[in-house]
Amino acid sequence: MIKVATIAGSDASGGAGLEADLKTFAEYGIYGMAAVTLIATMDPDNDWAHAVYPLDEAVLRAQLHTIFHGVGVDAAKTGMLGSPEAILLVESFLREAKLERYVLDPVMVCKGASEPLHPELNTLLEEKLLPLSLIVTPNLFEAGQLAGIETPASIEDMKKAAKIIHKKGARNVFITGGGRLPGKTSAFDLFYDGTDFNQVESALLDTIWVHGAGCTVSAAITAGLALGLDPYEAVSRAKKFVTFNLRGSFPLNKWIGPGNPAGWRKGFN
Ligand code: PXL
Repeated sequence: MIKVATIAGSDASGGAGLEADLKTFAEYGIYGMAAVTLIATMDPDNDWAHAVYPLDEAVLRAQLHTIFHGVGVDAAKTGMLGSPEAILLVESFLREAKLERYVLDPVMVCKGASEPLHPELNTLLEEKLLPLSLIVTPNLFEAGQLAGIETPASIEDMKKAAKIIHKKGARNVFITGGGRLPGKTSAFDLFYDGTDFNQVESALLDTIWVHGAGCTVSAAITAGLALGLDPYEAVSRAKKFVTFNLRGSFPLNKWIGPGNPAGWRKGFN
C-alpha cells in the first residue's frame, strides 16, 4: 500500500487543511495519515471569523514519531504550520527520513485575506523547508512573498518569481492562480523545473466556491508523486483533479463553499 502524510492544520469546516488532503488521498486510492499542527475554527455567530488554536510542540512531535518511525511514508506534504517550532520539527523529521517526495504548500493566507497570517514564519519556511521540497506550490500572493517581489501581475512576473524561488532551493516550482491575472480567460498554472517553463491550462470556472482548492492541489500532487509520477506528470494530473473538484463545488453555508472531493470520480462537467 502506498502511504502518504499531510502535516497541516485542521479546518473544522472540512473543506481545506488536512481534511481536504485526506479526502484527496482517498480519491487517489492511497493510504493517508495526518499530523495536526493547529486547529482552525470559524464562528457562525461572528461572520465566520477564523480562530487558530496551535497544538503543543510535543503533540506534533509525537504524531510525527508515529508517522515517520512507526509507519513510514512514500511522500508527504506540509500545509499550515503555524509556529517556528513546527517548522523546525518538520525539518528535522524530513531530513532524518531523507524524504525525496516532499511537497511544500506555503500557506500564508486563507482565501479572502490579503495579509500573511504569520509573516515572521515566512523567512524560516524559506530557509528550512524550501530547500527540502521537491515541489513548492505557492499561489500568486505566496509566490511574491517567497520571491521577495510584488505579487505577480503578469506571466512574466510569475516566471521571475519562479526563477527566484527555484534559486532559493525548491527543485520544482508550481505557481497557481494564473487565471486571476488581469484579462485572463483561462485558468493556468506555471510549472518550472529550473530549465523549462510549462503552462498547465484549464477552462476558467464560473464559481466563487473555491475553499480548499490550494490544499487539494498540493495533496493531489503529493499523491501523484507517491504513485510514481514525475513532478510534471503529478502537477498535470493534480490540475485535472482540482478542476473536476471545483466543477462540483457547492456552498456549505452563506460564507463558504468547498470543492467536491468526489468530483473526479463522479465526472462533474
Ligand atoms: O486554504 C488555506 C487553509 C489551510 N489550512 C487550514 C485552513 C485554511 C483556510 O481556511 O483552515 C487549516
